[in-house]
Amino acid sequence: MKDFKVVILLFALLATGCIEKPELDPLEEDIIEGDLVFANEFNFKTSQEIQVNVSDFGSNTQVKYSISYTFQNQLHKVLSFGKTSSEIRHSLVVPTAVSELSIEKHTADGIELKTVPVQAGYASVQFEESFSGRASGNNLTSSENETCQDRLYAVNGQRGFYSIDLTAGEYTPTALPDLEGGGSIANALDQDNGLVYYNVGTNLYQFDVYTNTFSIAHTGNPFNGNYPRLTYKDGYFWMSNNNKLYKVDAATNEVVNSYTINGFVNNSSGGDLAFDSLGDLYLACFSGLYKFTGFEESTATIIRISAENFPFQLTSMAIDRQDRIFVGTNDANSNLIQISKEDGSYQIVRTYDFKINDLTAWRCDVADLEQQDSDNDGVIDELDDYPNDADAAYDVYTPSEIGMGSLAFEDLWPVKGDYDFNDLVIGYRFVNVLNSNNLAVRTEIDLTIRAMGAGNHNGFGIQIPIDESLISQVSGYEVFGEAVSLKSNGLEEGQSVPTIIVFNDAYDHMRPTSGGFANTVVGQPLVEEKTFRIVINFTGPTDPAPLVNPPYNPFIFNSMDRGREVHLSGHQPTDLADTNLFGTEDDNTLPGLDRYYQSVDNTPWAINIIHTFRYPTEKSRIDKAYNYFKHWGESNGLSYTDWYGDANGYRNLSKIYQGN
Ligand SMILES: [Ca+2]
Ligand SMILES: [Ca+2]
Ligand SMILES: [Ca+2]
Ligand SMILES: [Ca+2]
Repeated sequence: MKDFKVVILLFALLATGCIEKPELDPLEEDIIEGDLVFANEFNFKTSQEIQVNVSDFGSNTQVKYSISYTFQNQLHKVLSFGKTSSEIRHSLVVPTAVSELSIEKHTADGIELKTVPVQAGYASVQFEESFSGRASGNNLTSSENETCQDRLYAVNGQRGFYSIDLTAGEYTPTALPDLEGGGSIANALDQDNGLVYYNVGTNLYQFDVYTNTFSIAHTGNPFNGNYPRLTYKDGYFWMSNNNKLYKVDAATNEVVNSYTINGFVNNSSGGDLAFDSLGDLYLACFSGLYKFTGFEESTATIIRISAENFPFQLTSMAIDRQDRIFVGTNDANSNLIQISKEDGSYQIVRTYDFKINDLTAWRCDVADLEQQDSDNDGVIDELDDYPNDADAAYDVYTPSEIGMGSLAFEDLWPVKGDYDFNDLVIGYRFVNVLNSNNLAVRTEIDLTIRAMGAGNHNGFGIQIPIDESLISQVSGYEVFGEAVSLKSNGLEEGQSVPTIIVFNDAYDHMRPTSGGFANTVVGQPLVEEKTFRIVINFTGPTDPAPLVNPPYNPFIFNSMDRGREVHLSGHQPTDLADTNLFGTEDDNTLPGLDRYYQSVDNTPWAINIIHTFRYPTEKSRIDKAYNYFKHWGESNGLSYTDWYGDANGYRNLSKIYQGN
């Protein structure tokens, strides 16, 4: 209510101080009854739970399925799980706006991808026995080592030379000897002979991966200038720069054919070439990902696969044994990015502390991989997300491997407040780790305090919807003072539902440098975000079904008054909440009707967005910052399901905090 007076005062100042009406809107007023009215049954959910049914009557049991969705032009990987029977059900949570899933069947032979529609909370997919993995005709030889590791070779203009492990999902680099002769922006691999080629000026060098020795393969560049794009296949180098492509005999270094490339959408600079397992040639450059569709006498035609230019400059590309496309970016600290061959959607999988100017992929022989199970948990290394941990095999992410969800709170409950939904903003990613039997062994929760746009001191907790006897230990919380009491297992005392208090005062972790707010007022210095990793260890492998719908029951509470809790609309208070506050001020909680933390107008005090949320600036109402929030709510969530996205006309940028 204090804020309201400030608003009136400012408004009066603006009105008297300006002759004309100001261009910018004045600060919003608090919402009052009747401002925003939503139907009682509307729950403000931005996500949906989907049950996926996988049928696979093939005889191969070394199978991993993984499920992804594409949203806002980004590929989001959600989960993977093993083939424990011919028909498997697994549930996951995705944005309401998502209407199809990509389901991949991974075997040692490769990946089969199917895209299936989501209908009424279900998605079904059937895999046929006939799939035989990667196309034949690839002359892959096994390495001389017994255990082969799929890897990328990276080079840069500073003579850096690296091998990047593709097997464990960590993309760990190993430094190799500095490039002899100088730095290079182009490399290629002749795997049959174990030779990594790279170009320095007019010389083409080779590195023998078995003897770790360098030598010069050819001394005369067959055409003038550098060739930033280089790849090798079946005795030929393919070299390219801008709209020129050359096929060069690797033995004689003579140009066999040259082509003019037609089909660049705009920029044709930078980039790289790579063949996939089917023999199709791809080209990455500053204007996106392309595929060659035809070769004539002296011209080659490409079509762009990515929907648009990427927000980074691609300088390197490699396609691995599983036909995954990896690219590196033109930065001092290059990003390694995986790009979908289907639609160009992408995810950053690793950022290095070195530059990558070119990449090429070493593709192991399938026969070398099929038997390796380093931790003996029954899942071969190739398919094991944790190849050296027998208790863990797969990950289930919410919202996704790369995505962060958002919880945004109003903290004046039971008073409605100013509705800027930034009084506390928490980013989250939940990871349920499964073992080889698809049972949960632990839950890891990455949390970030992104903003604290409030004078109140607030704590944050989460109730976990399983029996406490299944939890052995919780770690990662940072609770100071005596406002809350915790048991030795890390859970809060006096709760019938396991309750984790992550922190009991956001001010302990995120101190505003000026004013009372952190990261909500434009022009004030950014306050570093505080991150937590909560780990919930289970007493033994447990059914993951109750855990499929994070963030479960998150809430804030007043640091000085533990009983004053604020939960998501329709979510129950904990045992420590002060129920005397229900029904006071603007609150219309009616426990008998299972109605909690809703006003008479059914406005909530907290929202969960299964995506990064660009929250409103201080005292800007959410319905003024997001032009379709109201339409979404009034349609009971049927229209503008992606109201929080950045589609044209969705956002009123002057009212949205963009500093972090
Ligand atoms: Ca294993
Ligand atoms: Ca394992
Ligand atoms: Ca507020
Ligand atoms: Ca605020």
